[in-house]
Amino acid sequence: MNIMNVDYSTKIPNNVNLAEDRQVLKALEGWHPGYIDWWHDMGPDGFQQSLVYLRTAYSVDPRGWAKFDYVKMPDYRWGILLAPQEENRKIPFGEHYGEPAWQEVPGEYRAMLRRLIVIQGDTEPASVEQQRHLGKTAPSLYDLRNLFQVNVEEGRHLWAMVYLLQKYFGRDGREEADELLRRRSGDEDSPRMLGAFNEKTPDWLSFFMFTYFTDRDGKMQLHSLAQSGFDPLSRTCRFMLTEEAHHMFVGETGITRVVQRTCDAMKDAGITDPTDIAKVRALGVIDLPTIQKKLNLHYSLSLDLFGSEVSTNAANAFNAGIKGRFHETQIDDDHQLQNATYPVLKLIDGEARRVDEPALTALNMRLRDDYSQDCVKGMLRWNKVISTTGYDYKLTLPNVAFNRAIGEFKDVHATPDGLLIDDATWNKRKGEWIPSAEDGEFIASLMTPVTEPGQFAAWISPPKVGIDNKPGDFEYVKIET
Ligand code: BYC
Repeated sequence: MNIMNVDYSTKIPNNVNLAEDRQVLKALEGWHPGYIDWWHDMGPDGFQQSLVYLRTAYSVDPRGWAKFDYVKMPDYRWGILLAPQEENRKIPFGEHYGEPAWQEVPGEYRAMLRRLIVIQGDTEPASVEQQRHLGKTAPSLYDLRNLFQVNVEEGRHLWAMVYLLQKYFGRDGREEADELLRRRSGDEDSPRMLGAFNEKTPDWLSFFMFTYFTDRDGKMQLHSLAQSGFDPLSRTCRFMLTEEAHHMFVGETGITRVVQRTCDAMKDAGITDPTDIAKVRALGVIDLPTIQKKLNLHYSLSLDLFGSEVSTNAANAFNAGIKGRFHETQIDDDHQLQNATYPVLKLIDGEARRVDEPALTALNMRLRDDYSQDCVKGMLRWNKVISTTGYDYKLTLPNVAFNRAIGEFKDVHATPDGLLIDDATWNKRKGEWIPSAEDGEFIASLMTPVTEPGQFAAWISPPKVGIDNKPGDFEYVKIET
């Protein structure tokens, strides 16, 4: 079969020749009903009978891989798509640097690989669960459609990891695949594996922040796994990254539109002080300081997803050739990090200071630094909107010591500027830095659904262009109840 095109003749669309891989096809078909049950129980609440204008991958050719059409979400063709195999690909880092990439799981690294695939897989359904209720309060049909696009593709990413588990990990892979459908975001007894995926996504501003900051962790982690010496994982992640870009676009443009609307409303009302929260809120838009608080929360939760700054797990995965660095092949060094060091942020005498550590154990820190740099880009755009409208206010990323639950700063409290403070001060002042219950209630009060084509809630601007170049009044979702 042609790897570029996807075979839609089996129940599970794929470009991995499932039709001739009977055992794996059977395992996946056996898993399918449980997945559909999970989608009905934990996927978008309502709208399952609505027609949604979604893109579906029909090819893995970067020049044209998706087609758009109306689909009912439960009928979405969740497929298994791997980027084309690179001929003679070599392991690009670690002890096995320069050896041919593995097409099968190397026995000695089986447990490590399985763990990373399971962690990656666990985040995908978790995000769908977190976003389950948002459809009910969508600010427009355009946004509703974007939410569902993100949801079905996270579902597909789960399929991608389940395929790897079922094809390459035998019985324990099948058990892990079942567990992925059993855990639930925020569940007391059986939560999702990583912290940020057990938090609530209560409103659309949180959704945009999540898709900007947490999906961007996904981007960094997928880039690192795309370097893997285990070729099927590399190829899977490479294609997932193609879809991931849209998720971050939803976040970045979503926040831009919220900021734009707030600034426009303030200007129209003649408000000169953007920190006059009561006055701004009275206009029915979200004030910039509250946007900053949401940003503080989601950025700090996402930083936790990189694990500890100094990590032997990360060093072992790199040495083994399983998980590389962001843009590994473009880095000019020995790709083994035998004598290299990397400056790691540590808490010394009550201050955050950079200290050189062996680069191998500092890989989480390095990836996190790459991530922070990537996060700044969107912020420059949001700040441009603010300054262009004539306001003197800047959104900023909080210090890495702020609000952390994992790593070097998990046992201390810090202000967004990185000043260490005691428990009492934190408890007294945290409402200034992360959204308070009252902020949540205010945002919730704005979350009334808008379902007329071409109409938008008053707290968000319309997008500059439509999806698939559709006109402004396009009916992205034909709502059926
Ligand atoms: N929460 O050596 P350490 C995405 C655990 S997002 C809870 O510091 P390591 C997406 C850790 O498991 C990307 N536990 O860290 C986005 C370990 O436990 P065990 C998802 C945590 O292993 C939006 C212990 O602490 N993909 O795709 O170097 C929507 C010590 O660990 C957390 C991946 O993450 C936490 N935050 O690094 C949809 C890639 N952090 O094993 C999707 C795969 C650490 O000792 N995962 N722990 O019991 C990895 O590469 C690594 O496992 C981690 C942690 C980066 C997560």
